[in-house]
Amino acid sequence: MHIDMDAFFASVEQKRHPELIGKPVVIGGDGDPTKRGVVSTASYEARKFGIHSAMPLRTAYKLCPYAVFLPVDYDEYMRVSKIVKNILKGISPVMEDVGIDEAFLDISQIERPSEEIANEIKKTIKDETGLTCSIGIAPNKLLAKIASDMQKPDGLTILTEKDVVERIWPLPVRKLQGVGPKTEAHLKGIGITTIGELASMSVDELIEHFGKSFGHYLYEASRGIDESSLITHWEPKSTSREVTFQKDTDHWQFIAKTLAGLSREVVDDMRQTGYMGKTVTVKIKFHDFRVVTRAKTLDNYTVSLEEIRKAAFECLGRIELKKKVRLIGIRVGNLKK
Ligand code: TTP
Ligand code: MG
Repeated sequence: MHIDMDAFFASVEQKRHPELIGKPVVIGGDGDPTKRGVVSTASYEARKFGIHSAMPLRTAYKLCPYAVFLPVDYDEYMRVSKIVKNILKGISPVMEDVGIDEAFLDISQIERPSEEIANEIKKTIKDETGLTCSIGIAPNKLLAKIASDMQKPDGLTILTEKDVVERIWPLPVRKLQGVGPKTEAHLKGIGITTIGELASMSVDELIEHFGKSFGHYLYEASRGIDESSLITHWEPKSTSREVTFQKDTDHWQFIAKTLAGLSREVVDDMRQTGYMGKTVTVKIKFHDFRVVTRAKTLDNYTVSLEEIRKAAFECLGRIELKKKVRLIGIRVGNLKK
């Protein structure tokens, strides 16, 4: 089963501000659509105007100036997310936490009709949070995720292997997990736009275009085959923070101060989750969107703010700041519990 909350951030806001129900609501940045920032999500009412995730807030404002623009309140969304995840874990302990508003749940060991389990989950989530979700049920993760997206919002879609030809093959290739804009463009270049067309390619052709591992994956995925199991626990490989400046800047002190602040935030993250790291990377995006990164690997694992900040500044010192800076970020990788 794959469970995905409907218009998550926007729905949480509409729940706690009932006067926003039925209105176009856009969540993103600090909620000021005249400033820089992107849309995190939009309510279904706002989506009718063409507003969608990752779109610049200013564009969203042009499309619908009357929409209500709100800042991202991550703490509140995390709080609601935890309630949802706890409900799911109460149904089956085998849960893969995928993101703030989605999860996979293995219900193969529960001796009840899956539709009944899904309806119980929907009702409990509604009772405890006031929100709706969409659920997909299928023999594997790949199909369950596609299914949950088929009848949003408040949907329940059950797919079996027999449905692949009729219901999966007509869909665009982008609906397959792992197919992003680059693969989509590549496929379009060779005349492939639907999953069915993808399934008409031989495994050798796919490997020729996409390499052995991804080629193989696409061959199986286009046929609805997926043997992957749920990842119920995973270790982070790195932790990072970045920020886009309100205005491009070449003010060195301001850039340095921002980096020091970001260093403190990643170190706080690492302390909270109990990790030490060894490799510090600093990323700068210039006003022309050119990105430069510099990394330093330390001799020892550390979670010392002083050491991490020092490494970050060493990296910064190795970047030539001749142009104005749009964004700065820090990542600590090579993590160990
Ligand atoms: P999604 O599940 O992709 O979107 P959604 O829940 O808003 O809408 P849908 O009904 O189509 O599922 O993402 C969950 C949340 O993650 C979303 O509410 C906001 C956040 N998010 C971003 O911050 N940036 C993004 O680009 C996307 C896609 C999501
Ligand atoms: Mg969602």
